[in-house]
Amino acid sequence: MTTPDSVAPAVAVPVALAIAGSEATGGAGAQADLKTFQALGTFGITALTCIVSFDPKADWGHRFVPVEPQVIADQLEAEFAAYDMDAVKIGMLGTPATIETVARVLREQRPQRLVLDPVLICKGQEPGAALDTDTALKEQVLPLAGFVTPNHFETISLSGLDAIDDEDDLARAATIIHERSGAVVLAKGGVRLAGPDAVDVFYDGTTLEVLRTPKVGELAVSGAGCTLAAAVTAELAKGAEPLEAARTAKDFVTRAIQRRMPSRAPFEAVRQG
Ligand code: PXL
Repeated sequence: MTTPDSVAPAVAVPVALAIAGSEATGGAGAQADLKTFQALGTFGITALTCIVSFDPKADWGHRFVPVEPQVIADQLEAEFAAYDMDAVKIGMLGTPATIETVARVLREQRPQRLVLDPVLICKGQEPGAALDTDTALKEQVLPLAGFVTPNHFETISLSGLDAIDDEDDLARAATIIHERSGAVVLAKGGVRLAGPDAVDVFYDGTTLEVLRTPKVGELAVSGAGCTLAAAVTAELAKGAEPLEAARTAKDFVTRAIQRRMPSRAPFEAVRQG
């Protein structure tokens, strides 16, 4: 394609891809990822893995519809053909079949800077339903990830600890997850640990750093975890080192929680800057 001389040439910016589910009300999932990618100056794209629609008639339970594996593969084919990916984030995959498809593409494409937000269950979902997905994620996707961002529940699951009650437990769990996976770990305590601060622990095998900000409130906010991991992904896409990316992401999500959006759903929603 030719462009007239008067038209400025296209300018490339870092590309960040989220392989994630749609959460229709826009607090979490691919919607949070795209808003975060945009706010942080990357070109954000998504491959949708599933569609989640909360059900206001049934206590806002999750209605979950997976996207056909072939349709997920088609999206990824288009995306990897169109761009060099600067960083990729994995959000909610949701089923073993989806995990299989995504893991196959990742093994073929080998994207640099792969951030795994190991979404096992969403707020309000039943833990039991997710066991086969949990196992598939640990076996097939975790080994490919360079950076992993488990929340409190996921940190317990990935580390095998019985409970995580304080900062020391969180640090021990982050160390175990790093040793098992080789990935840089940002374990999120969020509002789940008692105390005045929202505490997350970064560990890359050498540096252990506790990231802390005063809690904005005691209630979880929808999309905080997605936004933190998406912000890490955007910063890595722009060339930041992992620790710097984690610090910037923590700051970004704190501001998004402060400016949160009220909702009639059970959780208020983060609002990116
Ligand atoms: O917050 C985790 C999450 C991620 N992705 C999707 C979700 C949720 C929680 O609701 O729906 C699509």
